[in-house]
Amino acid sequence: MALSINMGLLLIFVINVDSSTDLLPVVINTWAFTNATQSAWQVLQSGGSVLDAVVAGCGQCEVDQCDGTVGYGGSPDESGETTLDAMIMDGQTLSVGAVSALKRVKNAIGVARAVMDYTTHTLLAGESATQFAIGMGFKEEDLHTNRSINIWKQWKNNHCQPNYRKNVSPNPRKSCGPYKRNKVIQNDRIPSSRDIGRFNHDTIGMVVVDKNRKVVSGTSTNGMNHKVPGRVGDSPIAGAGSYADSDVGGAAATGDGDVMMRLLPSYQAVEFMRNGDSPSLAAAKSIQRIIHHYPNFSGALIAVSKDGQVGAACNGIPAFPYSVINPKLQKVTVVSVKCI
Ligand code: SD4
Repeated sequence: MALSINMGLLLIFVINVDSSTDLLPVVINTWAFTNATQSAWQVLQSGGSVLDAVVAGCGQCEVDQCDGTVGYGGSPDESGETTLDAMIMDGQTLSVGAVSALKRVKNAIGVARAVMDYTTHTLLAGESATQFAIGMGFKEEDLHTNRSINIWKQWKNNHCQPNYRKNVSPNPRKSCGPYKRNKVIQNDRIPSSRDIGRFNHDTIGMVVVDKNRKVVSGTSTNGMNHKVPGRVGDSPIAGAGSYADSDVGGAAATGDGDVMMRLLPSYQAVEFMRNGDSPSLAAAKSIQRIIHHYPNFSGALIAVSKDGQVGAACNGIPAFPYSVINPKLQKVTVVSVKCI
C-alpha cells in the first residue's frame, strides 16, 4: 500500500509495505521434509500453479520415501504389501481428488490429481484405483523393497506385534492369525490411540497459498506399519488428512489416522480460522478437541491462513517440526512447536 501526503510544498511519500505480501506465496508441510518444501517452492517460482506445487512437493516425498512412511517400500501391511493413500484439494473450487489403498503405483499424489482432473469423483480405492491409474498412463511397479520385506519378516518373527486386531482368537496381542471372531466383544472404556513417533508414522501434509491467495492442500502416505489389509487412514479423506478453502486457508494432518478421520481436524482448523482464530490457535483447538475424546492421541496439525500466517499444534510427542518457506524467510525453514 502506498500513501502520499501533500503537506504544502512538502510532498512526503510513505511506503508502507503490507506485511502480508511478505508472507505470500507460502509453502508449509508436516515434518522436516525440506526437499518437498523446496520442490513445491521451485514450481511456484517458475510460474507453476498451486496445484502443480502440491503435486511436486508431495511427489518429492514419494520419490525420497520420506522417513520410510511416504511412498513405496514402507509400512508393509499384515500380508507384507505396501499400499498408498493420497489426496489433493483445490480451495478455489473445493474439488478433491484422492486415492486410498492404492497398489503397485508409486506416484499416489499424481493419481489423486488425475482423479480430480479426469473424473467427477472424489476418491478411488484399492485395486480399482490401480486400474484407473494404469489407464491414465501411470506405471505399474512393485512397491516392495528389501527394507519393507525385512520389516514384515521381523514383525512375523515377533508374533505379529504390534497388531491392530481386537476381539479375536488367538489373542492378537500375542499371536499371529488367522483370527476368528470372539463371541464376547470388549471395547476400551477410554479409547486408545496408537503410539506414533517421529519415524514410525509420518505423512506429508502440505498446504500452498500463492500470491493471489489461492489455497491448495495435499497429503501422501503409506499409512501404518502392519495395518490390516484394506485399511485406509485419514490422509485421503477431505477434512481429515487435509482441507483447503481459498476464502479462509488450509490445514493438513499427520498422526493416528484411525482417530483423526473421526474428528476431521483439518476441516475443523479451517472452520476455527473462518471464525477468526489465528492458524496456531485453530490448530491447537482442533488438537484439543481430539484429546478430549482420545487423551492418548498422537499427531499434529499444520494450518495456514489465506494471508500466509502459519501455525501448528501437536500431542503425544514432545515436539513437532514443520517446514515452511515464504518471501520473508527466503529459504526453507524448519520450525518446531512444543506439543500440548
Ligand atoms: C495414517 N495419518 O494413515 C496417516 C499416517 C501418518 O503421520 O503417519 N500420519 O494414519
